[in-house]
Amino acid sequence: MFDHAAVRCFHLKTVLLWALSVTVMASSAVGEPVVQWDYTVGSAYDQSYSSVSCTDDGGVILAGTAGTPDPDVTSALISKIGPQGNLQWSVSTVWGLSTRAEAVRQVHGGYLVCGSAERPEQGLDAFAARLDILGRMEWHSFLGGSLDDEVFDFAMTPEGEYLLTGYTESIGAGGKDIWLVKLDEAGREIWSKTYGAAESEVGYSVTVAPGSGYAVCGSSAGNMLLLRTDTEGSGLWSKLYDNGGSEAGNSVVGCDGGFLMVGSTRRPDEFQMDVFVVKAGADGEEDWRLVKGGGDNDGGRDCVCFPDGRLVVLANTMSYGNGSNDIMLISLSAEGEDLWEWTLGDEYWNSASAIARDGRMSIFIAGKTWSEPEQSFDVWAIRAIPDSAAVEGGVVP
Ligand SMILES: [Ca+2]
Ligand SMILES: [Ca+2]
Ligand SMILES: [Ca+2]
Repeated sequence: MFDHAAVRCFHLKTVLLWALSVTVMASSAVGEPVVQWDYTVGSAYDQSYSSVSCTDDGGVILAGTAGTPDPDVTSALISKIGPQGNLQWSVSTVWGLSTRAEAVRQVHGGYLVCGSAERPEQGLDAFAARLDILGRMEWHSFLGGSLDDEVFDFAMTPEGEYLLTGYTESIGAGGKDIWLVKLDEAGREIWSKTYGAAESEVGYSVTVAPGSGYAVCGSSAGNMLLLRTDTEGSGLWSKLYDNGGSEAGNSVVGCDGGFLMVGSTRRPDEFQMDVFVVKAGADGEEDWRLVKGGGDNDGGRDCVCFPDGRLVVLANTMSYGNGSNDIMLISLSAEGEDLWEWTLGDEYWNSASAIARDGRMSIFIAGKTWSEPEQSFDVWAIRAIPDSAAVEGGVVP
């Protein structure tokens, strides 16, 4: 059962002009997370982070979306935060009516960011862009046809290429089809593949598979899907994970020689969603699954897998926590046993989209938090140690 009574956290908010600084005060029992820093900033317009990735300097690179004075226009937002939670730079770019960044990673000599933008006569198109180490735009390219096409995630191949996944309506077998595009280091398309049937298939997450080739996690006709391809994008196999209702997979990571997938499930006779976690072997055969949630909406977003086999699942919850929506972390053993759960948030809407871990003990969370004074969402980035037992004398390793 969910032990949220053990979690005590609140926010101290300080309004400084129209920038907002939030300090998270969390008191954690042994074995529970400790927040090291959090960063938030806002304006009169909604802002959110949808992706976080660790960088060589011990900080993070984040990407998301920021509103503008024109209610029809949003911009892609990319922020570099240093090891101590200090903002180093932040850039926002508009390439269409609704420009959104969905994924960002450090690449050789800079950063690659992907997302989508609404363009004249093109519906939504995906974009890929490369920034240098100081956040200056080096190149960008659009991908897609006359209907909607979006990219939600990308992976770096061992050869230094970029592998993007999302969906395309412009080509394929009808409706939305899973879309996998490989770009070279300069952003030129190497190949593009679609996977699907007449129904709706979407890729939300991609990773390099153990051995060789790639794995895409997403949704197919109301099931969580794992699609395995070779390095040329030819489909090797796909598996559906059904929980008796409507399921989708939001994230896949390589884990213990296989795959850990996180998403959500909604039973056909209920409106509420639950967190849905599936651990599968290298062949996609299911090792175990976990369904978690209360009487309101809860959904899994992302996950990290530690070298010792422990897993941390990032979820959003309306069932537990301090009110409205909160961020929830679920720590699991390699066998899927529930070690602890932890919620983070205040009485307003707080939610997260992505989690990353560094090579040591830290996890980083990307999301948004409601600012009551500004009546808009602020970006929210958090660094935490997932297990306070690892923090000796309060000193971060
Ligand atoms: Ca398009
Ligand atoms: Ca389709
Ligand atoms: Ca809340």
